[in-house]
Amino acid sequence: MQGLRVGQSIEDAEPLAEADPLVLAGLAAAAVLLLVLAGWVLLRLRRTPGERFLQSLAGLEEVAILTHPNPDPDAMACAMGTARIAEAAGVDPTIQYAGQIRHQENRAFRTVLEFDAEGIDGKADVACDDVVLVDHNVPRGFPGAEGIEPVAVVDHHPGNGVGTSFTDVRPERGSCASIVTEYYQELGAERYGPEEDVSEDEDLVLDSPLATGLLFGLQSDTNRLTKGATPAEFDAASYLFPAIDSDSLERIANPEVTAETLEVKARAITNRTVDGSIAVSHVGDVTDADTIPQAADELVRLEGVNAVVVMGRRDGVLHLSGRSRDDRVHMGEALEHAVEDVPMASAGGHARMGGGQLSIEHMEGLGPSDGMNVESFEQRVIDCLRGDV
Ligand SMILES: [Mn+2]
Repeated sequence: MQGLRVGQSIEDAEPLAEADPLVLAGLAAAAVLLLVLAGWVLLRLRRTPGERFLQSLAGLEEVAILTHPNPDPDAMACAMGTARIAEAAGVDPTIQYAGQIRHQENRAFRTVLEFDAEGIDGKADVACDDVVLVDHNVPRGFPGAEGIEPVAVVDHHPGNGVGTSFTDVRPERGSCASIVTEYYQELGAERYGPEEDVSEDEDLVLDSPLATGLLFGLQSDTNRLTKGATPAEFDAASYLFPAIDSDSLERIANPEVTAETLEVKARAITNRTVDGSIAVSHVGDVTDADTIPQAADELVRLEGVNAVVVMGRRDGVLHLSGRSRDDRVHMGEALEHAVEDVPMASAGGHARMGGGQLSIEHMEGLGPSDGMNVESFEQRVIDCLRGDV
């Protein structure tokens, strides 16, 4: 059977041999072209995300690297890592952020690792047209953000944001820093320990401040590798390890705390109203609103308590911060529900973490609502957490 088929095909091929040699040459050329094209496609597919990221930046003159508003260590570390990849691609980077760097760990990160970034108030402040987003995938947090079309997006949050030439969004990851760390591995970066002199000739360098920042970023997004971490975070940590400066790491992880932070935590404990496994606490006036979520983090650790909301006043605004360890309490939805009748109020968040802000004047009756005092609002928050309303 086999032999017969071969014989037949030779016979069938004979008329071809008599065909115009020009046509044959054309066919051969087309075949070669197709092969080259297929090879190119394969090669392109085989390029690592890190290589594609660098390629997507190459050719740009400058780039604005935006973190999400109020950047955390993961966002700051990714911005640092991205800036250096941009430089390796011959691009001039500027790191920018909306909001503030307030939390003591974030401030310590900025100081100890010399995180160099500019604050922005609106779209006009963005350094240039070409924007890279790190640790978020849709521009937000400043007026005009919706008008920005990023060239590249590197993130681990769910969402539909894309970059015009590069998108790497991996919601399964516990941190964005593990993604950026992989780029360094893929691009064959040279690692330097804290005591080593960095050579000027390397294309891409992973030095000690960057490695320390990336490690702290992935630790802080995964609650020190105890929550939401994937094998990629452990792999990244092990790759970063030789370049880590443990003194810097310790200074960032255990920064000095302001007296107010401790006082607000103390007031949150003292003023708490406990209802079953729910605690609500009003800490009064604060000068730093960032102390409120820290007090909530502390209060939720109290034995027997699974869901907490801490509130405090600053400049006529009541700030709310909630934490839940109870699967029955969706904190973001409960807070949203609690403020729904207050004009101009905003609240929301995830199942385990939420926050909100409301104008005290509006809560007390300014605008179309009936108004309520702080005590009845506290009770309303408790009712919403219990699912009674
Ligand atoms: Mn993150």
